[in-house]
Amino acid sequence: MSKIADTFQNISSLLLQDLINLIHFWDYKKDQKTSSPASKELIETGYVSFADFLTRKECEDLYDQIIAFSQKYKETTTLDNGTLIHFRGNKSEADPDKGMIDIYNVDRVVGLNLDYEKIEKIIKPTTTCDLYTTSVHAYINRGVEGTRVFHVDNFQPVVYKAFIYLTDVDDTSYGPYAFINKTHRFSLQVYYNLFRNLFLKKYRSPDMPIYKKNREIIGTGKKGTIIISNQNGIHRGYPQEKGKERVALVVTYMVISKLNYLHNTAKQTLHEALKKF
Ligand SMILES: O=C(O)CCC(=O)C(=O)O
Repeated sequence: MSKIADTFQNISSLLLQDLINLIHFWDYKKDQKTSSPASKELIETGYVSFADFLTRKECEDLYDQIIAFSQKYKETTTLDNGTLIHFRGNKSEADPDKGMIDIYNVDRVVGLNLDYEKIEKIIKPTTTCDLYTTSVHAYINRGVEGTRVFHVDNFQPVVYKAFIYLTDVDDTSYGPYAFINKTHRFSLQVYYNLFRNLFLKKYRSPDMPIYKKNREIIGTGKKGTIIISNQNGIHRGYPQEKGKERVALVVTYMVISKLNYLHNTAKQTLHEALKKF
């Protein structure tokens, strides 16, 4: 698709999602009892994190299993059970995230005993729309210096990701997740980048190189820390320094309003993502 068509589709998608966001603006106020401080922070900021979602021992066991599994593969491979071991950025030197291993459907090969209910208790009260868990990934970053620039994952529907660190991410050299506060809805920064990228060859439509630096939240944390983030907001994984490692589990959720089905492209995405329900 041409960049103009892509931009047009993204802007129309974003306008519709912002309309849906407006309609659902006060959702989290409806049931004050279930709107915990974490849910409120998530809806207002687009980001929330806390330590000790997993114990250090749980993290170390999972880390060992995931690394041992990943070491069986040297190139991108899809298994019969649907697990995909994706060696990112191997198509060309210019591709971002070169060196990162993304294991999609990692829960089919590693025994995960996550407290999904605890995550959903934070996300659910932010909306009255339907919430679906779509996939569980493991991200293995070892000295990935060329991570993707700030970007948004999509324009609609709302997607949340829960990042659970299995290794200590003490400072920026370890490649923490980073998020720009309050860019997950009604954000002029997102509209501005979308429009500006149209004229700049080096950026893809959803890249967001212009953002307010003073609104940046850098998600450092010890192993066991969870970060829940609205992926319609501007975010990235920081570039790592050589020799630094970060392993994280990533659980993906979709929040869907009936209005999302009005948009043709979103409709196709939703049908694909929801096939298993
Ligand atoms: O690796 C990270 O911290 C963020 C990756 C990212 O941008 C994403 O999963 O959408």
